[in-house]
Amino acid sequence: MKRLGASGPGTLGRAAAGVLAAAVAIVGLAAPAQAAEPVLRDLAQAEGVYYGTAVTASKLTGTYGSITGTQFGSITPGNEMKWGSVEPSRGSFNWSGADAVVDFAEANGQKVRGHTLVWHSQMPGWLADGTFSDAELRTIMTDHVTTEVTRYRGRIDHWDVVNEPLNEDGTMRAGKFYNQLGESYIADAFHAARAADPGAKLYINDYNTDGTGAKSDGMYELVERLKAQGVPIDGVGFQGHLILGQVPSTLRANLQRFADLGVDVAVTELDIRMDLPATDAKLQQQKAEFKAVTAACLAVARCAGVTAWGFTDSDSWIPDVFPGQGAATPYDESFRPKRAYYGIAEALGWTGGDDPAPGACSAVYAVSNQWNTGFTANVTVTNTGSAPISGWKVEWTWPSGQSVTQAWNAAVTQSGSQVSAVDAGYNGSVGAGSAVTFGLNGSWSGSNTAPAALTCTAS
Ligand code: 9MR
Repeated sequence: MKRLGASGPGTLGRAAAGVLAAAVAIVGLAAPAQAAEPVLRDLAQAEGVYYGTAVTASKLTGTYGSITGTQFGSITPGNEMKWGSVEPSRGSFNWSGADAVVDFAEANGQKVRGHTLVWHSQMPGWLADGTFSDAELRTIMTDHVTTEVTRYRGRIDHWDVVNEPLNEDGTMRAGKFYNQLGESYIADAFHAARAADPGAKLYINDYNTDGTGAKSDGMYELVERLKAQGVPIDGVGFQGHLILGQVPSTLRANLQRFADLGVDVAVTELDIRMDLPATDAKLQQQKAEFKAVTAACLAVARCAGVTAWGFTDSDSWIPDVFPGQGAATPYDESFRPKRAYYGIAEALGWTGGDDPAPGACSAVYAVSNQWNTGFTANVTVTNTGSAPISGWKVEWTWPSGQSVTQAWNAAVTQSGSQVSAVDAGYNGSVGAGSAVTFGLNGSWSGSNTAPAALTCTAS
């Protein structure tokens, strides 16, 4: 069992949880030397919270799987439990992705946040586009909740029962269920979920409610109404899709006022995005902000934990939805911990040392061959710092419409005119003063103008 129950912060309390963990740590002194890197799930557990990540089920092998299993105490399927994933056509279910996530969590002793049962988005077409009477729609919704929660009864710690019910001004958001059923759809969903798995903590979850403000006030009043009606709601999720430099200063106070209503709180989808390229100054600020969010949760006794919305920049929704932004998670695209990871660890009490000093690199781009529609270019990456680096990323924009057709010795991706080239793993380590080269073929027409805004970032 992996519930927040007898050993969770709600009942035992933070101080007692810390004492238990300290006792475990003393036993550990006799064991062989510990790895130098902090382990977020252990640090969090010692503080009486979990630290989690959203995952993509199909990626849970290799390095991605081992980091997920060792570093995180809770996992959330990013997409695999959504209605559109589990019931693509009416009455025909596909549980493969959801099962894989729950099985993985069980094998690794992790909690699961079930995400999400009732949401205006990512519904199957038959539901989104179908016409149903009010009574029929209500039954379709409660049957769905019952079916999915029952399937995983006893294996899910927290369910996001209703996701994103509010507009930015705090009023109820229009959507399939609200439009036809009114606000009562929320109560019905929670009652169905409680009946199907009385042991799971039931959450309502939204974004842009992290700090105080109109939307957060709307959530507060909604939770008050639900509690007054006896709706079985246990917690409120604050997604935490944040922007570098704009982390709400009222986060802790906001979490606390909800806790004072008599519900648990959690940060459920944390990422902190920035304009690319990610300079070391931005990554340092991001570290401070991941640390602050974690600290805000720890400062609120009823905060159950924090979940990052993907732990690696290679598995983040941000670049697809916000072109030119990214680097929003605690690990880079090559699964190396970023400064943010150490910020989380420090907030959780880690005193093991400084995060690695940033390296420095430069990149020189040169076209070596060009023909009527194509060209070959080589890029030389030089470690310009005084210490070895373990990875590099070169980014540029092409002013005149060129595009990459093939690349070697780097993982190259292009979005519009923006190109990003990350080391290929085997050539990420570069000694001080040394250089490595990667190459690409591209297509061009008109003119093959040299790259603009060429940057090199070392890690
Ligand atoms: O991370 C999810 C991404 O892979 C999907 O394409 C997207 C579709 O809306 O949903 C993402 O997750 C969302 C989450 O379920 C609810 N809050 C906002 C998240 C980011 O869009």
